[in-house]
Amino acid sequence: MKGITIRLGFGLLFAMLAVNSPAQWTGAKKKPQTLKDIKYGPITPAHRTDAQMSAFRNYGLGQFIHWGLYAIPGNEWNGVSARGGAAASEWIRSWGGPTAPKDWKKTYDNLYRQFNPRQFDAVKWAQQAKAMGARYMIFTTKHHDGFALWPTRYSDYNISKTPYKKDVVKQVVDAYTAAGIDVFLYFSVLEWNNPDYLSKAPQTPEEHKRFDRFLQYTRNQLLELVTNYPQIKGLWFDGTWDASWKSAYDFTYKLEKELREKHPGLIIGSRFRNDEFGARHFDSNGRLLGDYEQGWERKMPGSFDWLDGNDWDCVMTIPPNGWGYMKDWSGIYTKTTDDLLEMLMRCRSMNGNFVLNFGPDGNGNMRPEEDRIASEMGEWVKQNAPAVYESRHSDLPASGYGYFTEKDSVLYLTVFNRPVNNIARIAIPRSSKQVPVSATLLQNGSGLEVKHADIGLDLDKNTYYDIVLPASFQTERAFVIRIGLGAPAKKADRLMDAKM
Ligand code: FHN
Repeated sequence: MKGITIRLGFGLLFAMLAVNSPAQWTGAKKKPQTLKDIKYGPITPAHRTDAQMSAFRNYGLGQFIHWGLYAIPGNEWNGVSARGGAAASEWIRSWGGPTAPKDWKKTYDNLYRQFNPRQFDAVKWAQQAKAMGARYMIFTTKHHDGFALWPTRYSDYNISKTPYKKDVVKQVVDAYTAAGIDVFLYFSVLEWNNPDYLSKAPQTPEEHKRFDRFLQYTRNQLLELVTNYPQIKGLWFDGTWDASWKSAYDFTYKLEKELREKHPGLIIGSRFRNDEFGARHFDSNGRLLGDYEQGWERKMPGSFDWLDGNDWDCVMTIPPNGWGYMKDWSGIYTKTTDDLLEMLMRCRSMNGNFVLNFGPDGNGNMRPEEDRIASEMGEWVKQNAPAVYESRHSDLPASGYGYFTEKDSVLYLTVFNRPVNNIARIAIPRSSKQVPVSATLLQNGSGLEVKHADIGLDLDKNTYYDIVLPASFQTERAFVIRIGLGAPAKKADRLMDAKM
């Protein structure tokens, strides 16, 4: 085997190792049966307890913004749609097949000459995010096309070369920070049109030279970002799945350390780097690489156990896929405010942040549908804030009515499925020292009757508390019941069990 591996060369050996390692982003976590010696494992402690990570845990709701040159075509060109020809609207540069315009990549790479978003107003965006209830935002400084929205010194393909000229990243960071919203910078490592980038692991000396240049360029840009925008709270990495980047584990390990030293408290998710065996998100021993699990892109955990206690965020589009501006939303399902509120509370019930994506157009305007959703979500979140922020996962048995969150002896039940008999029955483990003792509707403060219901099912580990909803209470959306927990009033009388 040794002889064979020598002949195969390091690149292929690396690829074989990568294939054999558990490339597990999401889903229930499998713990490895045997532990490996790992040199390039986690850098920060699991479950950081500093102020920045505590704030992260309480963000609850965030805004993602995908903005770049792809906003100009908006997933079509000269009236021809790229649907079916490109993976998503922000991937339009990769448009191929029969519908792709002639010399499309060349056209795309020259779009920067017309990027002049006259209506762009970062303060307006930040006000919208604030009204939606976002406590953090993630902004695309550079997507896979390599175009930088800040005047980077390390590439000419940047905002300063457009008719617009001004630093977009600075405006976003300043406006959101002033609005009290923490900013994370999205950064795609992979670049489609950078001649130094390659997707496979470098093998020849020439490829090593090229890719080393690319790594230095990436390092320079990242150091530039943390230096130029010191207010940021985190970096949100993308485009880190290629074998080239995975082979650079020594470089990425050192770079993560360097970034953290330069910017104490910086939050970095699990997409940045991998260990020496090619394991991403989690190292080969199952330990989280980074401060939170960052694999939940348009996905959600099936149960709280899958998370293994890790912090996480879920980033979500309004259309099924497509993060950048897409002129035409017809013929596809776009999520409703109710869909999104359900996702928000599903995340919160499992301690995750829900980050909703917006794709402004080439002029800098949010689309009207996004404006409406942001304001509807904001109205709901404002009324029900204690259930959304600060509160955490509850260990109570899951409720079919909706989702529980909990804080300091107060339980919040966000009801999406209202019971037809208007009685919300809460299952409480018989062993529990805290049971529902009071209930109110969060949105109007009105008190609700709470009754103990012992349904007497043998072998049932739970007992039940009924919360009675007035039939006269009608509402258009999900609502939250605030449930005060306390000691049971008295031990419930128990009838003798039958002998069998
Ligand atoms: O390929 C990208 C995609 O365009 C978008 O930016 C999303 C956002 O999480 N990330 C990618 C793939 O994971």
